[in-house]
Amino acid sequence: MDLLRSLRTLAILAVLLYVLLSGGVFAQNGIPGHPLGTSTPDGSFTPRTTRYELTVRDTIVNYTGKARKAFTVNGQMPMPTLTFTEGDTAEIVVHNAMEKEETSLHWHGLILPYELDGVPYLTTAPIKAGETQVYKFPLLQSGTYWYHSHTKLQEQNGMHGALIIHKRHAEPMPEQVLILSEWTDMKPFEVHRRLHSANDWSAIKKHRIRPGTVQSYSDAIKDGALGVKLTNEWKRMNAMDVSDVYYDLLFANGKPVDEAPQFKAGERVRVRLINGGASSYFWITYAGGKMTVVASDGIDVEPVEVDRFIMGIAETYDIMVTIPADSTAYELVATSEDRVRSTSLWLGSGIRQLAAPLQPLKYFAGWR
Ligand SMILES: [Cu+2]
Repeated sequence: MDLLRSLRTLAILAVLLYVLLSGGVFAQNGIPGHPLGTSTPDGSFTPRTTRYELTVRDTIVNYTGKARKAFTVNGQMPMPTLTFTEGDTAEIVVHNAMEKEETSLHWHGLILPYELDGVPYLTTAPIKAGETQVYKFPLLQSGTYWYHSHTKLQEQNGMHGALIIHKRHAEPMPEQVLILSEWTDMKPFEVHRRLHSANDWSAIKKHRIRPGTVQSYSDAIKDGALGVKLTNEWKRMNAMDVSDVYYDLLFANGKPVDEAPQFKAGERVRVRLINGGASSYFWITYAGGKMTVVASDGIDVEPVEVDRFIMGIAETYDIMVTIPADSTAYELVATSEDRVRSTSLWLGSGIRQLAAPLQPLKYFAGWR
């Protein structure tokens, strides 16, 4: 019995040793049973290596009249959209050109060797100031993904970007990336601190921007719900409780309003939506008719036609929309769940067709 047990222990150790020593194999060859670098059955696919050079710098931005620190990659905020084809190899060279700060890049939703996952001090070494790191991995998936810094709260101040992997034999079609995010003049760590202290600062700011979007005493009295409001106060429930942070701006591709005028009447456009925000859920609405959701977090889904849908933080959705008429730009709107602010992308060019704004939540009737 003892002999058997030690033999079994030896076998387990041998397997563990093999796994440890062959860890790097996956980086070059992909997942066993999923051959990469080979052609598809019709033989028409030649895999390539797609290389990107990314340089991280810190910078000063001014969106509201106040100069604030932010991060750029190749001078851009959000980071540049990285586009690949399934089966290709991604080779991403990341230079940290900052003077003092370290950084990292995490490839959100990608299947890759753990040591390239980009979570500093857990799977990957941080990229120290002045250092360069190379990420090389096979692309086993297709779909809409994104990448972001995984160091401190750099992601909130610009370090988020789209990562698109096209299917191998996809017909080229009109498409558009829309990465959503928020901007606050407050330092992200201060936002974090205030979330712990749960004060009413954000609620007061939100009430000033759009009355009715927080629970106020005057609204409570008007709705005959003073008792509910008082009970909430007694329970130390904050005045918002849908989203707890006040933001100065919401961004569509890094701008308060973005435009995609190249689309023509009758075109079906695939919009690749990414919620790159730090704490906001977004409602998506469109002025040009119904939206058809065709993919979620990079995976194709049974198409669903919707009037609106909500996106959680870090989620991605692909939707198909139609441009109904010429000489018109149709508004695709992302509204924060608390309905305080929105940001838009205009599809097409011409007279602007607005989407109907979402009404404030009925706080004392179950937040509908
Ligand atoms: Cu992520």
